[in-house]
Amino acid sequence: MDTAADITAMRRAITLAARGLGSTSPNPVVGCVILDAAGAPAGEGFHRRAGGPHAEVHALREAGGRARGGTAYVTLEPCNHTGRTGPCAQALTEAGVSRVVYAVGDPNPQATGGADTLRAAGIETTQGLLADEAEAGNAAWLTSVRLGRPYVLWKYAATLDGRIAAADATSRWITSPEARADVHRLRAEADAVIVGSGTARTDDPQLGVRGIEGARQPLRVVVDTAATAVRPGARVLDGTAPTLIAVAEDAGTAHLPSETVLRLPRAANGPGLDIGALLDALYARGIRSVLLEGGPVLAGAFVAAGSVDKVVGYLAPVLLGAGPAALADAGISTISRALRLEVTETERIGPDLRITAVPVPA
Ligand code: AOF
Ligand code: ZN
Repeated sequence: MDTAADITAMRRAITLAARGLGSTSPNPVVGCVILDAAGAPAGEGFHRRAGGPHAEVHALREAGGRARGGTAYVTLEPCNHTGRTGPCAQALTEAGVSRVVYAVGDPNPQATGGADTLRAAGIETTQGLLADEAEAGNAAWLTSVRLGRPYVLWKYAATLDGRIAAADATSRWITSPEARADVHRLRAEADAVIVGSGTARTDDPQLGVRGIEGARQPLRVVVDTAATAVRPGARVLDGTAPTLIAVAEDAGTAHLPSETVLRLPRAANGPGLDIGALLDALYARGIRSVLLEGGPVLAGAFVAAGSVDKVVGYLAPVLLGAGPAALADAGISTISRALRLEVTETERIGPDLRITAVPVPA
């Protein structure tokens, strides 16, 4: 039976884990809280960066001798392997904790097995406390490990009638400064930001994180199949962050810096590049989460490929009545094939509304 103290401790661990968002990739975000034998807080910690100490190690250090006979609450199953750091299952055992409560099992084949090791050492070990919350907090990493491709969050900003620009293509600014600042937070949490050729051509976006102190700049990716949208002098080539221009194998790229060119096969059906190949290439470069920022044609290709894991829509209380929709053709022609989503969050952002939703499993 989980007590109120168990729930409080795990919720704190989940809150701590979130502090690592944007700086732990390709590793997970993990939080850990240790209560002593009397149930008083003894130590806590979270994973700060890949290669650094795991959350459990930070918490054990803080708890010192008070870990003995206590309980450790961890958002992810303690690891069982010697990787860049030693196995946490062993560290917890040596510290003498008598109980380990973790939220989500570790799907990483190299690290899994910690729970069995703890049980074999005689430590009472349970899985599942606040699993849904912990899973949501680590969605990008868990999804990328399970699927072997980066987690994809598609973000768009539109009018209340779902349009991203007026009929004459003017679009600045539909959503508020508050909503635009919120997008920088999403960028800061992503390993890569992706846009298509239409967006590159019309907006010349810089795609950097602005206004967030200490934020890491994500990789900038432009899907420019024909290699005609990104011209010399484009803001994505300003050198402030790494950039890849994904182009078709036969595209002429003499005008682009060679280190930015990523050649990919074309989609088997449809006009652009093979989205699966793009995600594979990014995964091979260590990218575990991407923020897909538009435009509608590229977003349609991602939806058609079944490669959108989460949708964040910013809706402004504005009507246009004409102009392009947030999502172009996604290969859906009849209502029975619509991509159904479940809303996981709604929030007012300044005058706008932010809706977060995830696909309902088929
Ligand atoms: C973390 N931080 O707090 C926990 C992790 O790259 P390594 O050797 O540090 O090992 C990373 C793996 O360890 C990771 O993929 C996950 O399976 C497990 N647990 N990792 O980075 C942590 N607890
Ligand atoms: Zn570990």
